[in-house]
Amino acid sequence: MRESFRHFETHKARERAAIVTLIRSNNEETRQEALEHLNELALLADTAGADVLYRMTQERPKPDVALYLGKGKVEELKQHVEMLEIQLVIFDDDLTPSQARNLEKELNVKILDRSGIILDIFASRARTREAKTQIELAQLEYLLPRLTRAWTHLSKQHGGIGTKGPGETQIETDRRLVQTRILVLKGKLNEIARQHETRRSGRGDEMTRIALVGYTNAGKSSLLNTIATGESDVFVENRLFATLDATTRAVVLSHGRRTLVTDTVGFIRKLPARLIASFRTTLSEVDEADILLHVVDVASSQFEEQIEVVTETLKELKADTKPVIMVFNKLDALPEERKYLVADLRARYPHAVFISAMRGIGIENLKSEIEKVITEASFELTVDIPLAHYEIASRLHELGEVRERVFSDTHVRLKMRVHVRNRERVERLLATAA
Ligand SMILES: Nc1nc2c(ncn2[C@@H]2O[C@H](COP(=O)(O)OP(=O)(O)OP(=O)(O)O)[C@@H](O)[C@H]2O)c(=O)[nH]1
Ligand SMILES: [Mg+2]
Repeated sequence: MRESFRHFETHKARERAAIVTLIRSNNEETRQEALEHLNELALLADTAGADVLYRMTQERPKPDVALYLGKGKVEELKQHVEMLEIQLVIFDDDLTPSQARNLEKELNVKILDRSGIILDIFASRARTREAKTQIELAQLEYLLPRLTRAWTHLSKQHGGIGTKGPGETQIETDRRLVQTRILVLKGKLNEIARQHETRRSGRGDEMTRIALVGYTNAGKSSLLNTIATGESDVFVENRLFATLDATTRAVVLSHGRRTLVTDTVGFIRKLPARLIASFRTTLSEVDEADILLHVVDVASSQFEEQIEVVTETLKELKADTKPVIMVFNKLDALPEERKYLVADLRARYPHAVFISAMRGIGIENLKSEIEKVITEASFELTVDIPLAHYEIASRLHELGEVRERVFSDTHVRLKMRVHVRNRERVERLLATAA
């Protein structure tokens, strides 16, 4: 990832961009929020390799059906585009395919929306076969309704951001070909998912699985690097979507209890629904986790909204019933006048932990909170297994944490701790010896 990123930085000329959004009402709060979102869009543009030279806002309750902006505003934008030699205009809201086409015609530059730019970043960062397949699928699904002569013509003419991925040949081909390709990719993903399952089954069932989730740039990868000592580092970067592929590391808690912690792709507001859908396989890590650590950048002025976005996304992924530990990160960067937040948040979130992944503050606290949640989600079990059925004892080792083992002439007595998710398997196993 690092290597290709260097390639990305040095071998590709940065594009000149403008960013645009609407302010939907004449109200200070709405204005502030729109401007924050525009800042985030600027960060996305920067991550994708564009320099933002011009920002435009228009106050209007809803987008113009044909042009998103009002006619006069489009004219004004056009003047700036020409004057500043802008090559790319990015809109914070998702445009309809016809708005995108009309704007392209009016401004004669490449037009992208938030989804388009996120897809582009994902495409340039995907490394594994799975991630690449998922992105290609999402890109084609995004492209399909936009696949007209005007669009392909322009994308060929301009190249660069927003035109990577499916490749020129696909873009030129007709919709039926794209649809066929979509089916092929879906088949591939199913195949990859099946392989994952077989590889996973029967391994590490005795260990608690923990998934790191959170808004992009919250510090999930940094936290994994801090708690999983002794192994090679996970990629950390002060840009959006540094992580695309799930990475799993063993993390040892106190008393030597081993857990598996997985780093996942970050969420963002208005993450295209089809992108979430296509990441379902990667996010199956979240699905299989026993506990979620929701990492929050508490130093961000937007952290409340970010928590909401993550909570909503988890709901969409149907992972909102799992135990969640709220991990408020970047405590070191929280300015003095906002320190009162800590007490507030502690009251609002009973399992909240405050840490700095970078400085290693609060890590022991986090670990003991994890222990606490694990204990709540598991039960003690003492069983006597006839030595004639010793294979059952070894199977039990794979399903729980054996704390004590005492042999008698005829039996072995196991004292163990079992996660509730393995309860049925343990019961079935014991029934075979009865
Ligand atoms: N000040 C401060 N910065 C931090 C802390 N933890 C992480 N960061 C910085 O925040 C940025 C993002 O960190 P990452 O660990 O890559 O964040 P992430 O959540 O994995 O981000 P994505 O993979 O993009 O979703 C990096 O520049 C980190 O150095 C912290 O405790 N304090
Ligand atoms: Mg990361």
